[in-house]
Amino acid sequence: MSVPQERKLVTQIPGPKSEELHTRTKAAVSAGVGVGLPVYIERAGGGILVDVDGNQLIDLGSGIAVTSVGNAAPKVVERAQAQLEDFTHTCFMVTPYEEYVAVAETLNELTPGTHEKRTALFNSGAEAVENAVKIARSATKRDAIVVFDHAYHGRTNLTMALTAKNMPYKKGFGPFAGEVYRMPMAYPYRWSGDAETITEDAFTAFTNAVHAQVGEEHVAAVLIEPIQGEGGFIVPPKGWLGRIADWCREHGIVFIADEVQTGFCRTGDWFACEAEGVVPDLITTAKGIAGGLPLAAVTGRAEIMDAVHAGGLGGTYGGNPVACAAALGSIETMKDEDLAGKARRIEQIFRERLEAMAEKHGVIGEIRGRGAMMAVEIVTPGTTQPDADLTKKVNAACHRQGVVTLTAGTYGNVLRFLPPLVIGEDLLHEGLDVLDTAFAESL
Ligand code: PLZ
Repeated sequence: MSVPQERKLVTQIPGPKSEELHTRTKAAVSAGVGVGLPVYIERAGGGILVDVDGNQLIDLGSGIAVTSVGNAAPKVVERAQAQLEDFTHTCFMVTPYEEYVAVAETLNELTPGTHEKRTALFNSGAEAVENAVKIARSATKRDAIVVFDHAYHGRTNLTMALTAKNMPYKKGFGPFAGEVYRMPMAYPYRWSGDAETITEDAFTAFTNAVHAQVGEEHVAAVLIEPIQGEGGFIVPPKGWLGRIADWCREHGIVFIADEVQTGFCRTGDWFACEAEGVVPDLITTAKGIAGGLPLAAVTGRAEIMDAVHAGGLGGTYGGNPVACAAALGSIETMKDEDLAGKARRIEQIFRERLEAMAEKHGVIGEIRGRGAMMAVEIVTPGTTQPDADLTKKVNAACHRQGVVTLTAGTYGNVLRFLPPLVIGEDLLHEGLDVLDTAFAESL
């Protein structure tokens, strides 16, 4: 690996060259595009990002759960490079190519369930979600889509409607697409009782509300993230997903799992639904699929996927050959290096270290997540009152010390960790040392 796997700070963060570039950004790039940490990256590999000033930062974000195989992962680069030299684009709808088919075959095999499946490829998570909705509507001849509190599904018009949070995703961007109904989400930290009671209560609230407000017979699909991502890494209680999936089957409703963030070994399985033995009708994937190249997919039951009229799905770039080649390299890496196992090991390390921190710093209300998708919810000690300001402070303190962390959550009070699955354990521990200090400093 050409990028040295160590943290090294040679300037303040951000350094002078990054600051210069950021001045250009402000003059050239829409202010609507936010930047979390204005450190400009020159090279990256494994668990390290190297900036233009020569600082080496520990990556606990993977570009929001994308570079699970590491940045510029060898097999991704090799396959994408070879493909670049062969051809870069034909449009699969005009003259197709094998790489697209190979990705579809791989997804049909890897995703939960042994039923016959089909796949369609797109460019982004939002586009995959939009298409999953189109497919479900076309197959059921129904309109309504049911989503949940705290959900995140994208920034296009339909996916904004599916997304729960106003700021920054929806504010001022309406009117939104119709026939979207939001239901309560089983959020254990903010719902009283044990797991079984929460599942039961939330499920009753959910089914009653759908029945009263929508009518089961109008519902085309229920769309859910098996672990909510942007909403704050909310892990629902055991049984919740399965209850919903069963209820969907009973009512002829398509159960769509949005695994854009949770998929591809991130949670310690190929897909997060597997931990509960839940088999979705349709599954949306993106992010980790192609090691950093834009690719997304909808995979699902053949009879649902094939219900759409010929020509009804597509797009100029969907399933671009270079992105497909990268995906094949990324998936091969996940298999060869048992990255699902690595994700489980990362969870162990995080839990142990975060629990110790929670004991020391009374502001950690909950530690949660699965695999290499871990988070802490930060609250006023002794209460469940969200502390978004402190969350920002701790996040910024990590950044200043060269550790890239991310925030999340409906209330902005979740600090989340999405390291590349190939990150070395020493780097993880060092990142966690920095986090520990960041808490101590910020309180
Ligand atoms: N579904 C579950 O997590 C993307 C968004 C970051 P795109 N999450 C990161 C931001 O602020 O824009 C996401 C997701 C889930 C869909 C999406 C959308 O995926 O590839 O960003 O369109």
